[in-house]
Amino acid sequence: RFLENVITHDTFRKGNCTVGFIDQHPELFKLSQIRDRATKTLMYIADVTVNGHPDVKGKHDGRKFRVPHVPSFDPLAPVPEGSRNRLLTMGREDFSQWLRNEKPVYFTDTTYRDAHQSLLATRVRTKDILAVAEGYTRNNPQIFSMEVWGGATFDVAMRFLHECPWRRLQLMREHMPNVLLQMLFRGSNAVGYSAYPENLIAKFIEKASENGIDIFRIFDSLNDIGAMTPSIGFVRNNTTSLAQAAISYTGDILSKDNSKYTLNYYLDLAKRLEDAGAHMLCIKDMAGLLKPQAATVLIGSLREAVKLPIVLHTHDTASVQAATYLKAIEAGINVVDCAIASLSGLTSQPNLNSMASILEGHERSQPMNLASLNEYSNYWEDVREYYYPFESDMKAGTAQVYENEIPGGQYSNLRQQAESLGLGDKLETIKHNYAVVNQLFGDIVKVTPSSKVVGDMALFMTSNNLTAADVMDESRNLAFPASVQGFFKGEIGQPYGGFPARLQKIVLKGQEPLNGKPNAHLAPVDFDSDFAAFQLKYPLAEFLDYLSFHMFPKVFEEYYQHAQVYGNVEAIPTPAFFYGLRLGEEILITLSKGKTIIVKLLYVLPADESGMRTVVFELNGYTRRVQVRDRS
Ligand code: BTN
Ligand code: 3PY
Ligand code: ZN
Repeated sequence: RFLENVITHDTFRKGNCTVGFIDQHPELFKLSQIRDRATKTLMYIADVTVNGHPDVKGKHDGRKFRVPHVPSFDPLAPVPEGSRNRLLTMGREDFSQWLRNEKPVYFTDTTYRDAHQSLLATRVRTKDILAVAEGYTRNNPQIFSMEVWGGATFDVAMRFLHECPWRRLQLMREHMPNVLLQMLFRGSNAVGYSAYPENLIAKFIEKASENGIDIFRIFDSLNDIGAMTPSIGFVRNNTTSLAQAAISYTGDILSKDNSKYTLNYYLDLAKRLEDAGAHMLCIKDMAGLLKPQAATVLIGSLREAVKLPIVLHTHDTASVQAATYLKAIEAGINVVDCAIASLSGLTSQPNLNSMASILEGHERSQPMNLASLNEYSNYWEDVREYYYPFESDMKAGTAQVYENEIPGGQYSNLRQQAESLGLGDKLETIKHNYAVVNQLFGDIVKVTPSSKVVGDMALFMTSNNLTAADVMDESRNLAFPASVQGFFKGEIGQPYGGFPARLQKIVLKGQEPLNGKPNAHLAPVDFDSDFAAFQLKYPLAEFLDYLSFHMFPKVFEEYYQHAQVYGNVEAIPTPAFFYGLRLGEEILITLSKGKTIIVKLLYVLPADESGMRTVVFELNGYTRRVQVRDRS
């Protein structure tokens, strides 16, 4: 979707210009486009080489990377039929009933979304996914669905990777036509952290479906059904995709101390979601708290309570969730979420390769191509190295998660957050305070964005050395974090059982809370006039960009500026993207189909008196110099 300039335009190059070419194509003469893509790419690499990448600054130890082996496939062979072909043939209702009654258990593969969100701070780039996506789904068409989008990936793609999330989706769809593609959708919060107007939610769902999403996994961070039903309705009525309603699991249904999140609580939610029109039901165990015996009870009872196919999602933070899956399989679960071996385990999902292996011979076994899964795991093991600065240093599973109930995705982030606040050696206190905050807040469901509120409060208490009693002491007049104030105002919804009244009064300091739906007071977007205004400000952007802008206005602005200066950086290989080039290093970059450039770093000259450095490259055999400011 990057526009060309006059010099690269086909008509111009072939000399076919007739009178009127300039009038018909004013866009080709915009100055920012005259600096061609190759130069922009060199600017990017020069900048990272001289100044480092802000995201990994100070963390690169100069290590070299192995060249990942991409497993082979025959691109000319017909694409093997998979779950998507079945959905298209059967239609949604029949498909849903077919799955419900299937004997073998199916797998949703989370590698391209939750696995790297939970292990590598969501940093995996489109390029590394696309290198294997087509081969993977051709070699493994038994996969039920690929979770590829939503959650934090939308935000991080733009904010840190300078990628267009929509283009990522379109490309993944193109590469994986046979398997269902799935996204995680935060109900009224869409792919953001707070509520959006209803018609924006509807438009987002419609466009996500058009661009490739087959399954919307819809949840609300407080299990508020009112925040989920509109999205379920939009999927049902405005798309041909499947609405998978997800209940976030917290606490422990078998614990004697638990009177809030009981079996009946979950069964009641499930029935209401079925009534709301969901095609599938998911138990979303975001912290990995569902123990094996509880899975037997919960999944067995859900099978009786509803007629929908049921999916189980978990995180292996405690390292024992394969046992939970086995019990769930024996209780009749239809689909379990797993990640490719080398991106599985700990705060990620259980291991797909091992799970498929241990089921061999089981009456509900799904025949899988284990040799192929292992080859792809080897690919990801090598690619994972590129992202080493984003690894959490968690080394083993922990049973502490049953106490603090921190979701997998947040667990791995907490250390980075703590370090950036100078609380690096207080991680244990932060985790303890997380549980304290949960009790102060009335024992709430903790998943994005409610988990972030609890995390912010735990960091706040830790950095100010506050106890629960201090927090409840009105005379201290504490300046609570913005997210905590928003939570008690009702901006992310109403928690089950209500807000603890006294703390709500202390936090709000006289302000009135909202009652009802968090987006009730948000004015609908006037798409016609508002989009026109957007295009005046961002002339190179289109409607999907406009939706990105609505989700994250400031992030979009920076993404757009970055694209103006550096062009599309998606084609740059990941090591060069994060670490620049070493002297003499040569790489290939395919800018577009058939346009590959060869880039070699020759010299980096010292800064001149104005602080600029000349970086000398060889580009396709010709010497090219670019100037960058030394900010190091
Ligand atoms: C260029 O000079 O290469 C184009 C810079 C602007 C690109 C904008 S950013 C939003 C929109 N999405 C795209 O993929 N391209 C445009
Ligand atoms: C997200 O919302 O990003 C999640 O992964 C919640 O579990
Ligand atoms: Zn998850």
